[in-house]
Amino acid sequence: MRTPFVAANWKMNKTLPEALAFLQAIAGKLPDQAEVEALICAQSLFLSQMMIETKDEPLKIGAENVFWQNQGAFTGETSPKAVASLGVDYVIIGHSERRKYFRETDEMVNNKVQAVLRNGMRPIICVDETMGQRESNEKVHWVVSQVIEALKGVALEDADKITIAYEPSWAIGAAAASAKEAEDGCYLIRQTVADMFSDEAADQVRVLYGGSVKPHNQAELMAMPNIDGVLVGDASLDPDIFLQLVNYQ
Ligand code: G2H
Repeated sequence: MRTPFVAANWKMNKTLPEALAFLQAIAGKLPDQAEVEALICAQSLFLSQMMIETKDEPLKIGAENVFWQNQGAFTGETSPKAVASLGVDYVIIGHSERRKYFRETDEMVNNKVQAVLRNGMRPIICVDETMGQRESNEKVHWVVSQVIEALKGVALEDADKITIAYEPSWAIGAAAASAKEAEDGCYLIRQTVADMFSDEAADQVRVLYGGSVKPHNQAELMAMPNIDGVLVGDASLDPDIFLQLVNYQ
C-alpha cells in the first residue's frame, strides 16, 4: 500500500518570517504520517530553520532543486550534499518552470536525480506536458521519454525512493486536468516504470498529479487508482488551505 502524499511546492514565495508564521499556524494540526504524508518544499535558504521548527511535527521538509555535483566551483548553486546534511528528505527535480526558464534538459534532470539518491534523499521527478503536445500525437512519447531519461542508471533497489509527478504545464495557473486526464497521465508513468524495472517497482513508486490542485478537486483526483497524491503550488501558500489539503480524508 502506498501512503497518500500531499506535497506543497511553495516555489519562490515567502520570506523567512512568513514561512515561520505559516509553520506556527499549522503546528499540532497535521495528520498522522501513516495516514497522509505531508511535505513542504521551500526555498533552500529556509530549509535549515524549517527543519528545526518542525522537528516534532508529522511534516517532511523538501528542497525545490539542487545541483548535481556535491561541491566545487559552481557559484550560486545548491549542493545536494549540503541539503542532505540538514536532514531534508525530498527534492523536487525537473519542475516545468525549471525546464522552461532555466533550460533544464532531460540529461540534467537525470544527473540531479542520481545526485539526490546518492546523497540519501528522495527525488520528486516532474514530468511536463505542454498544450501543443496534449493536442498532438506526441503526448505519450513525450511523457514516456521524460520518465525513461530521468530514471536512466537508477538502481532497481532505489525504486521505492522515487516519486514522479505528472504536471502538465497546460494545467498550471489554469483549470486543473480532469480526474480522468490526470489518471491517464499517471497510469502512463506507472506503466513506463513497470516496463523499465518491474511490476513490483511500479507498485512502489508514488505517482502524483500537479497543476491547479485545490481542496475542491483534490479528493476526486486522489480517488484515482494511479494517483497517490498531489503536488500543490498556489493553494499550499495559505496555512488554512494547506491544512484542508493534508486533512482531506
Ligand atoms: C504546478 C503546481 C505545483 P499550482 O506548478 O508544482 O502549482 O498548484 O499553482 O498549479
